[in-house]
Amino acid sequence: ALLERAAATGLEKHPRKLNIQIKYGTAGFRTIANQLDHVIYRMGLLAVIASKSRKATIGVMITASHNPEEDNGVKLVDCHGEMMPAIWEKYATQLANAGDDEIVGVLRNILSAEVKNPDVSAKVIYGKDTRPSSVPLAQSLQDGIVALEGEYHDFGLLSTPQLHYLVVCTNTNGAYGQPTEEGYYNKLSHAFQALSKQQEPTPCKNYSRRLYVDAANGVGAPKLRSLLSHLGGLLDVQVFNDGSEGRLNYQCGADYVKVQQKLPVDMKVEAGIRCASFDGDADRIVYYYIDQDGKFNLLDGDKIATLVAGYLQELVARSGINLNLGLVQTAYANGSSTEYITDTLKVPVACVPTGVKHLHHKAQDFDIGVYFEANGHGTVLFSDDALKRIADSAGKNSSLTSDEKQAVKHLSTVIDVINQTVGDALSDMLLVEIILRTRDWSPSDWNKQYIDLPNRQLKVKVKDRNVISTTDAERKVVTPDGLQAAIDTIVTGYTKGRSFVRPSGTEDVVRVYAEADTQVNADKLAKEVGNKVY
Ligand code: 16G
Ligand code: ZN
Repeated sequence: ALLERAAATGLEKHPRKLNIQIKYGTAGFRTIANQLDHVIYRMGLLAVIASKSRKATIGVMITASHNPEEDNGVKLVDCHGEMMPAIWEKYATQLANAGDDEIVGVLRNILSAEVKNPDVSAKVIYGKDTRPSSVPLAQSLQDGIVALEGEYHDFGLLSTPQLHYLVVCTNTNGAYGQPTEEGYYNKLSHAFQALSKQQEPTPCKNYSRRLYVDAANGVGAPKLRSLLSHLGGLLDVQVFNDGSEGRLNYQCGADYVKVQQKLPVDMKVEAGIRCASFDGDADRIVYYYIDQDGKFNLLDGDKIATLVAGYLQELVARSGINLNLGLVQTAYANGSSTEYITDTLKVPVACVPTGVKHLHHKAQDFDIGVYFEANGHGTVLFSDDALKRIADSAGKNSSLTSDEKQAVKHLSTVIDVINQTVGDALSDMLLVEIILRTRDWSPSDWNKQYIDLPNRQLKVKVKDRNVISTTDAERKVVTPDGLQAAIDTIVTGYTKGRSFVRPSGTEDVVRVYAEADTQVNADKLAKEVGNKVY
């Protein structure tokens, strides 16, 4: 009778008004906000079932990340902080698209497939970004949770990575950190302050505490302020685009800066100042600066990944602990970054398809797995075994040389600066800052470690983007017949040419990526390849 009542509440308060099909993709459901009410009510129902299935707390985040303000979205976070497995994406899609009179049947199927004991209690925690539509949608979510008699905790405004952190803390009884927003700031900031003390360098000549942050007019702005208030002045941050209504992600934010390769609006920047942009839910970050010639220089996810991998690699080597470190990228990684990682850092690189879950999964193959998408989403994973061996080594202090001791200390402290549950703009920012400070690097010192190949991304509108299928981590087209051969032929005509196409998982377009020796050639290559796609 509970299921029938939940369906009746849905029909009465959150009916499915339009017969539009929607799909749970790599980033959950994402579309224009006014089509999401019934979807989010039903995700409340599904979250309760997921919680019963896992016998653990499930998270739900209401956000559309870097999409325009009028969009919104919803994503479930599984009990260990990761994305839901593919079968749950299917359940979510079925449930969202069911007619109001079909809900009971769908719910019953999911329950019978996934839940042994439907009477166990359920708990769902959730958060939302700053979109005006997130307020009523959070209420719809709550209605759904309550309809199936789940317990809930509303954390209010959160960044996406904060919610992931809270899910993990809740399900590990605080072993990962206190399951509160304050606990999040405490964990990160204590580690950052400790590391700063340990690494107290001779006064910095090139690194400056001064940092400009473009918060995309999103949730990153208030959350950054809270974090800064815990840092004891170690960073001198000026926040831009810090929350005007109607301007979320508008000509600003990590996605805009990465794709357009230019400064966000409303940011006055002097040459040499280190700048960073978050996206709308603060799970991505890219850095950049204007050089003495007035040229814009992007330090994207690839540059962050190589900075982080190089630093950790060095600490591991100095610590004397035998840990394998690897880096995970996607096909969007700049060819120069892959070459630099392989030839200079001598760190093994893996390439996987686009989407956080693929990167996260692959990174678990290493003792220390660094993963980053070029767009600025990434983090570092330490295996349980690696954590144990680092802790053991820190414990048997006396048998180590003083340099080993110091490296072990840094290594065990830096772990707590990192939000291992998912890519996190705030945590990644602290990590980058501590490394730059340790190295005493200006942004141009960082940038010159390797020179990016000029590149271009294009979108092509097609009738049906799903006729294009790919293999080899999206680097090769399988269908339609002949397309890959055509791309191969075009690419041969370019020095340092590389290009691939893939259907987008979040927009109704095919994406084209190209890089080559000059910007003119990269643009031309992208265009030529784009012309083959229709
Ligand atoms: C989603 C993915 C992101 C990926 C992007 C690619 C998650 C949580 N997010 O936002 O990792 O870079 O899609 O979008 O997996 P595209 O398929 O439209 O190129
Ligand atoms: Zn995001």
